[in-house]
Amino acid sequence: MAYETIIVEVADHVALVTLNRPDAMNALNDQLLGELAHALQEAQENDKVRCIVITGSEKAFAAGADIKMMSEKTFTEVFLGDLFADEPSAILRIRKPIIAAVSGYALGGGCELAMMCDFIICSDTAKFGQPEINLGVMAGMGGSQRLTRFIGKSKAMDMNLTGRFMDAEEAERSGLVSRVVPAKKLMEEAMSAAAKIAEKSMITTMAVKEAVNRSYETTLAEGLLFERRVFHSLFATEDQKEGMAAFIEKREPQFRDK
Ligand code: CO8
Repeated sequence: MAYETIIVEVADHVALVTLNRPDAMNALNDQLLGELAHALQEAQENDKVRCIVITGSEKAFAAGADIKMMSEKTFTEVFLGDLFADEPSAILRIRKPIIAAVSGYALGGGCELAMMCDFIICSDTAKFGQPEINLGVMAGMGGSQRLTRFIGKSKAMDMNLTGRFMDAEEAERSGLVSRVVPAKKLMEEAMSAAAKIAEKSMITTMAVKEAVNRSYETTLAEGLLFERRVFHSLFATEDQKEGMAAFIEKREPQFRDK
């Protein structure tokens, strides 16, 4: 499929997806969201891809859902059409690890998209926010739910009620992002994290992703049981034997996803 609103590059086992609507600060319209879902599914099915990075431009990861696309919609249209119901499931279905590399604005749906990735690395210029309240609406794809779990109630309320932006330093302090780097180093850092992940056994990376995400969906006792059972099941893999043997023999492991 030829894409018009994203750019997809696959190299060294990493699929890099760049959101590309420069005239609209990468605002998320139907076409972009459709192309993104398609590209992620392709990456999931491509045996060469072992990790995915989603990024935007230096100015904007994404400034939210496309306001021009939504402004004239009626309640009946968005309710009966269940606006923004399918896009999250398309992203959340991806089992390979996804890193969000955020520079500039990650607002509204842009912040929510970044939060749907497995972790966020951002540049020191990043600004996160849920400013939907300024438009007479509210977050619709995780800004009142995921953000609250990630940074706590007080800060999530503050962001959603005032619509203020959070800078990179506060985002790291609050646990929204895992690393902050100078803007010029963002892609190097994100691609090197992806390359590190790509070296591991994909059975293990997928298991880790599932287990960590499970912690948001279940009780601690159930989550710990799920974790332990998955841990046990990894002893059925050749990669577990290889990983432990390599440690004992003081060499690098050669994982084969078996
Ligand atoms: N939608 C459509 N167009 C946008 C958007 C957007 N979200 N953001 C920016 N643009 C466009 C502007 O209209 C402008 O276009 P034009 O040149 O044709 O007028 C161009 O991008 C450049 O923007 P600005 O001139 O405003 O640039 P500034 O540097 O002055 O400001 C900001 C940058 C601060 C990012 C500013 O553009 C802004 O505040 N944007 C809107 C942010 C926002 O309110 N986001 C929330 C949107 S609602 C939402 O996300 C709901 C989520 C629900 C689920 C989402 C599922 C995907």
